[in-house]
Amino acid sequence: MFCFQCQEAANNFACTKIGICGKDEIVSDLQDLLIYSLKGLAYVLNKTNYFDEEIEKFIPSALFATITNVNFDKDDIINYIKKAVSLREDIKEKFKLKDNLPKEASWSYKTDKDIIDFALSDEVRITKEKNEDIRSLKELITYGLKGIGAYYTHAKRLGFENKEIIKFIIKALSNLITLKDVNKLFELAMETGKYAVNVLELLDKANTSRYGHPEITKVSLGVRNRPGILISGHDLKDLEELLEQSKDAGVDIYTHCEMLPAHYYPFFKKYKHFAGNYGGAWHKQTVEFEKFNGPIVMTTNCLVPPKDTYKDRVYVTNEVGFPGLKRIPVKPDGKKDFSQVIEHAKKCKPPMPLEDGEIIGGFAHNQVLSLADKILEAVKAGKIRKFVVMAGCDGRHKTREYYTEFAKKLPKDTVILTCGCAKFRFIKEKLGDIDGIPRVLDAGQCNDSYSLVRVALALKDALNLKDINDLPIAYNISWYEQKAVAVLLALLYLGVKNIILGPTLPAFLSENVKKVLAEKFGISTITTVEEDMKRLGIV
Ligand code: FSO
Ligand code: SF4
Repeated sequence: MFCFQCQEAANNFACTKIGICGKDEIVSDLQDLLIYSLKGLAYVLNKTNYFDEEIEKFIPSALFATITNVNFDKDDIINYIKKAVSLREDIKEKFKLKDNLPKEASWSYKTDKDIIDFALSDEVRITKEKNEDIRSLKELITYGLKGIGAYYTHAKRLGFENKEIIKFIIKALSNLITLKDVNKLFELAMETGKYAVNVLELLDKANTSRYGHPEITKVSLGVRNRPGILISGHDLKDLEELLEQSKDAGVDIYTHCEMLPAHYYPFFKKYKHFAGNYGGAWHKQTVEFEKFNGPIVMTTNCLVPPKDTYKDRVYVTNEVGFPGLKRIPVKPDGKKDFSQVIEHAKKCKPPMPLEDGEIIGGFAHNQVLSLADKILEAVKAGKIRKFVVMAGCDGRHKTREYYTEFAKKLPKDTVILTCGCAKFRFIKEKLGDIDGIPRVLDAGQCNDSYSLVRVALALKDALNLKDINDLPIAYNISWYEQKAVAVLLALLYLGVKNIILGPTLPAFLSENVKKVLAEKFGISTITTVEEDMKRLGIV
């Protein structure tokens, strides 16, 4: 195996024997073969201009399944591979495509063993590309596409679509087979950023059309005395169905990690049994899930390989997979059937309390813009001197303590704009407010970084500035998995400069690609809290 797609790649180089995330060699290599097969499928789609609803759903979902902490089950990945090959063969048959096809579009298998053997071969491995810069740019694009695929999948489940985004994914995947030119690959990376913006916008539209605009909300961190179900990940549709099916069952529903922002949406407030948020960021789940006592539903990443002590209480759905975990059944009308989870909960003890109090959030674009006058007044009066975007992801590494320290040491005339699970490093700190405006404004999930961009653009207009980089905003962003890569490419496409990205720069960026990103966009990584505050013009 050779995987360096996330921030926790071993020694900031690559996982080569077993993933730090817990992914084993076979699953890792099968995921590479899935990407390889998707390129082959994209190649024949590109050649024939064929497109249908099945393709529109399958490609983003398959990309999603290869994101860090989503699917650890080799059988699931094998099924995705078989589907990619079968769709590809159908199209070849339909259009009588036979000759001069690249291996990605022509490899075949007879048994599952053939699939595994091919996955383990050098042909499929990322390191097959010997030129480090080409490899780096190709992987940057691939990871951006994985992120776009994940966000598209969420939007599509809510009935929102933009076929141009999938057509771009197809074009890009197909070009990844043939492109060898560094400049062209760089252009393709920037174009990936453009479609990342489009997909973030689409998902924002999907979420807000269905659930209303997030509004300022206090979320309880304590527990009630009935049994509970904990729901984690990003899929709001699953939460909706779970809340509806459990409303008279005598159990409470709690959010975990990236599901926390669901509390900010008006739609979910009508459910009296929607109790609050339990715990912190994803990597703490091995402790927190144990204490929760009730069943846990993982709708997306980040799943950590479960401990035997609570494994029988973890359920998966959508692209998530782990050997031995129970899958939520899907009813003929496409809705999930949560009855087994609800019955399971009824037999469990209530959750053990972890903490008390509440946190405040819901500062997505609509809410912030409704406070725009107040915010602008504070900016013009010098009471808010700087906004600091501290968005992105959390992770296990000790180096991420930097972000707590950074947030705590920020001068009192600064406001943090956050979203994603990065916020758990500081959202529970008492950082106070400026004339009633909290010093930490949480927009929501990682995809709500789109909200932060909307806020920045609105501020730029209100302050009569020409360029987004003239704003009093600094970016100190933490990343972990490939959705964050899509968000980063979106920010670069929008022209945001001087982002500090940490706790390390991606292992998949070659020295030359890092150099270009530094020269063109001013990207750098963290140093010390004091030094970075100076660099960002905060002190
Ligand atoms: Fe975090 Fe995991 Fe939302 Fe990610 S829970 S790390 S960028 O999946 O998607 O912020
Ligand atoms: Fe390693 Fe990250 Fe890949 Fe997991 S996803 S194998 S931790 S680089």
